[in-house]
Amino acid sequence: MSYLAALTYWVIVALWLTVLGTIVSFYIRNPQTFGTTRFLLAILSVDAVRNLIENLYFGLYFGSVYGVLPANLEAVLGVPGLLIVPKLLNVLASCVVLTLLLWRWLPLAVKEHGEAKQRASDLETLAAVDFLTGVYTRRHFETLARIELARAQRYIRPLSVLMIDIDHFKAVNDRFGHAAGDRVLQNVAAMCLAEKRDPDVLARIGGEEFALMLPETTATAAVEFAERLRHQVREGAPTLDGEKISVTISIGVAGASIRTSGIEALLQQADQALYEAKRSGRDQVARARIPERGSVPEAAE
Ligand code: GH3
Ligand code: MG
Ligand code: MG
Repeated sequence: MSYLAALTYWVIVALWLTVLGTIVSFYIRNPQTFGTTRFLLAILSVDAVRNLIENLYFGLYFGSVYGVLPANLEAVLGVPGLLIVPKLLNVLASCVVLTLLLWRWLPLAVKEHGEAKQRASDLETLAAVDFLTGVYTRRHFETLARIELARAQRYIRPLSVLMIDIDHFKAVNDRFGHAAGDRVLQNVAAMCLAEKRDPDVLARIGGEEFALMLPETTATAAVEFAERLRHQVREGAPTLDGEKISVTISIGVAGASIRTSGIEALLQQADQALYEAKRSGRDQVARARIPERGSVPEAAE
């Protein structure tokens, strides 16, 4: 029994040595240990060292008390003044550990959490916003449009979609260069943003193709809006080195109905109308030809 009691401390010493050894080897193998983890490991190391010293002390002391180790050790380590040292060390180390945890690690962890959240939100924005024009991406547009279509169908409200394509854009690139082409794209996006109402959603869904969703707008009103936009773009062509870059757009318009099977179907209708506008000579607005049965009456606007 006495052997077992003396042995207990050495088992604890071995355990803490393992902990310390693991931490040290972790540090050596991963010198670039990240953020708060590094700090937490340092705190754990302080505590491991404290445990090692304390248990080593009592391992020697009780080993000698139970006759496992030389008896003179008991005489040295058993002095009441010395016996209290490991306990004082215990308290001191706990204070250091607690202070480090509360004053350094906790604020660091909170800060890191905030930064990680910001990074995640930045990534989300990156996926939702087109870097060149600042308008939404196709993916985000479809998400928003899906919700809006469901709402329009649920409450039998009008909803229209415009598919906008810049005419002969390749020629703009070829003649003025890619950078000028980019400027034209930004210019068209800016004009769409300026013309649209707040709840309307604009996205760049292809190279030189934009989609605009108009909630609470019948196809007839959407065609009127599209005509206005078309004129605006033609009049507001940007200039490069004093020369006006002629820009026109073709627009396909489609109105949703309660039978519209999904946002993809609505976009496809608008796309077909756009194709018609292109076929009719470009710089045109065309409306999707066959309004489906069950479409929202114009009077509903
Ligand atoms: P259409 O009137 O039939 O629409 O003819 P288009 O020339 O506008 O259409 P086409 O599909 O032939 O060419 C589109 C061009 O858009 C080709 C591509 O190089 C260009 N493009 C796509 N993305 C970008 C971009 O981010 N910046 C620039 N500058 N050009 C782009
Ligand atoms: Mg085009
Ligand atoms: Mg195109």
